[in-house]
Amino acid sequence: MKIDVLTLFPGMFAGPLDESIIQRARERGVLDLRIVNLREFTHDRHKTVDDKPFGGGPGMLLKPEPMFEAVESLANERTRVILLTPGGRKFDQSVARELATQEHLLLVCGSYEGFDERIREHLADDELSIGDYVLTNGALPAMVIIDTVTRLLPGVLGDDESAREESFSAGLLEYPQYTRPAEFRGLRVPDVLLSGHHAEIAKWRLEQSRARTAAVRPDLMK
Ligand code: 4H7
Repeated sequence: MKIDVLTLFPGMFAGPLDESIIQRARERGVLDLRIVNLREFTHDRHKTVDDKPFGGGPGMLLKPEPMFEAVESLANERTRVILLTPGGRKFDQSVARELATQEHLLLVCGSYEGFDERIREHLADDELSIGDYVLTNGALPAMVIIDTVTRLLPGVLGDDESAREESFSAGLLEYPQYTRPAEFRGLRVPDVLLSGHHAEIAKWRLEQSRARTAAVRPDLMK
């Protein structure tokens, strides 16, 4: 999959996407990631990307010209152009699974007070929010989406992790897990897990998952 990111803060992306599973996916060519500075698509001496809102009001908006030039230069008919904004459709694991089927994503990060509305109307295929809170710009949401989508691409996760991904999609929170030692500072691992009775262990885990989900995330219970 190819993912292009359009941002005013390309430096924010150095680090988080250069480690671990995402880096391995990039090295193997499963993920072709490019971070593009919106200012490259300005033509004036000051590389202006923003301006005051018509009708007045606080703050500045991303102006249409650099954004239209950038999207027209980076996107084609098969590109899914996605704005990251606090007012978008809520991003979750099912949206991630859907995005993972696309061949090219263009993630457009907002900043200042947002976008000129013509960007939303004429360039965007989709507008996503990673949750109900306000960030200074869309770089962190873009990185969240890149991470979530990349680990779903074929061959990126090992078999164990893929199996856990499937159990998450069953819709319950994870059951408690323990490793050695069986007793640590007097704190014992539940006997059932040491019993070797696989059916009993599976039953206990499902009960734990259900109890946790009901307590913490009742919205996930069907
Ligand atoms: C578009 C419009 C996404 C993008 C406005 C982006 C939260 C999320 C942004 C804004 C984002 C999310 C600019 C409005 C900065 C607030 C202080 C970038 N915040 N911002 N203002 N939840 N901010 O996915």
